[in-house]
Amino acid sequence: MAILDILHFPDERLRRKAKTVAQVDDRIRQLIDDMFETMYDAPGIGLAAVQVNVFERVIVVDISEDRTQPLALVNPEITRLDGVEEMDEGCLSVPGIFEKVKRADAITLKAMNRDGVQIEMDADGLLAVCIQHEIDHLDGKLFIDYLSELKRQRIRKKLAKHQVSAASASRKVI
Ligand code: K1U
Ligand code: ZN
Repeated sequence: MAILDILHFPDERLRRKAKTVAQVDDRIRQLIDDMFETMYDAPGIGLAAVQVNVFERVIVVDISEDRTQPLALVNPEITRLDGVEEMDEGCLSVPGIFEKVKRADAITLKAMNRDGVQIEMDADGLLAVCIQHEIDHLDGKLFIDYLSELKRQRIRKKLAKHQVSAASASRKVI
């Protein structure tokens, strides 16, 4: 297993669309395992393959407090969206930023699991929000795209400032 590097906004690779996975083989299972390790280490409640520079339709999620309910979804597709919920969202690719986003609060989806078996499931609340957030990543979309241009500009500036101070702190350590 390995902890993978997470791409950070405004990296243009986060805008690439992921390709459908033809078959869940050992390579995809290894990717899933590495993505779980990366998500738990970060820590986060979800991660999409695009965030670790892999452009295939794979997401992992675990919203449980004790981190015991891993859910890996390959080629996830939402088939039902119901209701609207506004929730604070964060993103491992946009560190330190939390903003309210409106999304469906109940969904049905189909996907393949880690064994390549086709599944259908319902999700609501935080799980539904997190799955929608991760599927957006597979389509090159970020939660900040739902915000105003002004808010996005402020976020860009804040992250750039943070990157400059992190780089100068790392130079001091050396
Ligand atoms: O996709 C990602 O970048 C992961 C992201 C998922 C997400 C969070 C909140 C709403 C929708 C989707 C995160 O996990 S950000 C970190 C976070 O929310 C968190 C981290 C540790 C414990 C609890 C939450
Ligand atoms: Zn994200």
